Amino acid sequence: MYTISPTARMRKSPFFDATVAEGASSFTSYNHMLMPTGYGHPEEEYWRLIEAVSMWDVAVERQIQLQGRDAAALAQILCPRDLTQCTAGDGKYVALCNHAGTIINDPILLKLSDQRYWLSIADSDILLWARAIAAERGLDVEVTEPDVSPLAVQGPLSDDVVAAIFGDWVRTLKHFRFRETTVGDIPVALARSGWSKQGGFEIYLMDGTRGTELWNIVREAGAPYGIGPGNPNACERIENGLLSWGGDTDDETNPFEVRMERYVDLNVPDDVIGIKALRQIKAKAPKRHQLGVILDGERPHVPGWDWMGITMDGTRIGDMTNCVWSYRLKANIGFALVSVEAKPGDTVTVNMPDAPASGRLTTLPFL
Ligand code: THG
Repeated sequence: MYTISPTARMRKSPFFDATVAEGASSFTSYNHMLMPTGYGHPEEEYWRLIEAVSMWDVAVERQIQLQGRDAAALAQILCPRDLTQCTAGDGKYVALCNHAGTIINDPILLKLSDQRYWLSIADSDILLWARAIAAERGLDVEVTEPDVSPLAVQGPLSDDVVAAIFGDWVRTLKHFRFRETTVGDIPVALARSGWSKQGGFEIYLMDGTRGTELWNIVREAGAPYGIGPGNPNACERIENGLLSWGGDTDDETNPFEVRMERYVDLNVPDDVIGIKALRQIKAKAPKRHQLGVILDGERPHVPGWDWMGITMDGTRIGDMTNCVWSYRLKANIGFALVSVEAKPGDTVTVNMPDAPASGRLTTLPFL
């Protein structure tokens, strides 16, 4: 159908060759890289994640490293979440905001030491942002992109697979905690994290020349458990209410609108970017909130590119920001970013690419 034109502008993942060898049949663009989005058997790939274990290339979640005397100060300035209790080996889900309180990225922050942090970023150019802020604030910190690429192992059997590689200590690793270690002599950091609610780990490869080697080690260790290739799974993440920044957010979305309130601490210092705007937004009545929509009808819709307008009694109330056929709910489902007047249980009409569809609003997560 299409081919991808090679260019040095679009960096290859260290796992690219391995994923092509596995039969990757579709890719998306993310952080100026390519990410595999499927291997030709979407339903099989979904059930493997739900029932066994899946592995996928998330090198596109690029790392931004903050290193130096003021690394902790810069991390806090960028994140409107209180980081004072964050210790080395902790990961934290954070909402980076701009000065207006709009979310500009939703990374996982990893603290390696008092003077070294990584931001494991979603799809926007935080390297530029963090460097500019550090310079403008006169901070003693180097902002770089290290050679670090996450590989996800997700699913109910992922503990067994990862324990077979690293040892049984991984079974007691707490959610979002990580440890620097090795696989043979391949340097990695192992974290209990990942963009699914099936449980699992992310292996942060710290030598980009060894992607195929690491992929094959995980593939072999996982073989007895039925491992196979997958991708950040749209169906599973929508069923479980995980946010996709840039997909489910627009240029005005603040954390309160998309269920990220628990990652915002309004009492962080005034020099934290966006905190003053966030306090004001919180003090006023919110305008939008994020709910689920379950569409009527028993056939999968063809996924579209754009948000789909939602109306209630003829009045536009917001948008459906994604839509997927849920294999477990046997319905088309998605997120709704809608006026706070709209409530769970309300009947709505969604302007789908093919034809208007009726549906019902519901709370998130679906499952
Ligand atoms: N892996 C890595 N980095 C990433 C992502 C990833 N950076 C960008 C993006 N994905 C981050 N997005 C999320 C969103 C949700 C979660 C993790 C990453 C998540 N949320 C849990 C929840 O919502 O239930 C729990 C969060 C909590 O309570 O602290 O896990 O995929 N490396």
